[in-house]
Amino acid sequence: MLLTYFTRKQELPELPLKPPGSRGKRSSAPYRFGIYCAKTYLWKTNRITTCSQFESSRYQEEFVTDMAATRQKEADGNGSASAALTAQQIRKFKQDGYLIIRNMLPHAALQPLIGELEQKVDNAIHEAVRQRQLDAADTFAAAPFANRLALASDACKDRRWLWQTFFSRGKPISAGMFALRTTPALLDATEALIGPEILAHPQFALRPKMPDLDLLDIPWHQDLAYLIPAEAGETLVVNFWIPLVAATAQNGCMQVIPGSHLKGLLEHDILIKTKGHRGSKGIPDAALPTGDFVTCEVDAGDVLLTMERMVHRSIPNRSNTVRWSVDTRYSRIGLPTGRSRVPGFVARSRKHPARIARSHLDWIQNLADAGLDRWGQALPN
Ligand SMILES: O=C(O)CCC(=O)C(=O)O
Repeated sequence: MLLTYFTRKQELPELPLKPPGSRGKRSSAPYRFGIYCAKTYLWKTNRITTCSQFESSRYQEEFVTDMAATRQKEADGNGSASAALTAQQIRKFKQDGYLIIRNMLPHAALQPLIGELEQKVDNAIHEAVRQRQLDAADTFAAAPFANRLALASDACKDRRWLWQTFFSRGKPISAGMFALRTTPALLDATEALIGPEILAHPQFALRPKMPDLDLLDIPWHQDLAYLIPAEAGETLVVNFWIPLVAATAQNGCMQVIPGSHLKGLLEHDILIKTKGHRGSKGIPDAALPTGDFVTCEVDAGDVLLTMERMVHRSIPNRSNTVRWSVDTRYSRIGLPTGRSRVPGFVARSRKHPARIARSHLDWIQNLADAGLDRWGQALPN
């Protein structure tokens, strides 16, 4: 087990060519252990076949250089510190600006959040009955997650009431949301793109996309237009769009324009405003990059990965189910997020492990320290 641990290249310890102050003295146990790790690594990577070959300084030097190069690559964000994404996937992501990864998330990654949402839907429906929006016979208690909110909404006097009252604020901070946003599979893939110092970016959303509720259709846009581009224009922000139920062309999945992330920040002068909604910014047709779009149908467990300049939209939900999804973004710690007033949380850090958020409570505390409540609104003085 130890052998496996230490033969993973990025986890090998720093190895000085000679232990400090070792001349003429017996070398220390950690140093001897470091040598052992180095030998094992070089043997595993077929650079030595016998221990005596290691004694030549060339191999020792090569090992140290290799380690330094790996660390530099990680620091530059070019290195794949994990095998979460293949080199081909990384190339495709950089070239097209998006990537669909099938079966990336285990059920266990989604279930805590889905469980919370099922409970919230149940509570909301009982409140609708209490407030005489809904007949007590129409609670659809046995309906599946994707259907229940839609069925109950249709049975309400005002079909928008449930959504408007309980689900229109799109940034719930909860244990389930924290668990999903810190799922190792997501962080490993992020690490492969931006290195191991990972901030869970302040821009994230839970989206219960209701049938035929047009204000939930998001026009063609680039995420950067929703940030402060002058601040965050140089920051690579990776967005995982995560369906909690199957997302299809019928229930309003995402569409992307491959390669559009290379066009720079486009004008966003459409503002689709509906009563009670702040409005969605969009790119006018005339300014859209040419090229075909791709309709990204994805199942629960799959993810759609995009970057901050990727032109994408979500199409209308013409089904009779709710298209539940989460979009969660990550950027490198220390780089501007474009939402400087709202903090995120440290999701992974090798340099500062003590700063990693341990639960959603740490995330809420970060907001409180910035004078914000858990919805990102200013706290009263
Ligand atoms: O989920 C949607 O409907 C829109 C999501 C979106 O535009 C995004 O993640 O940037």
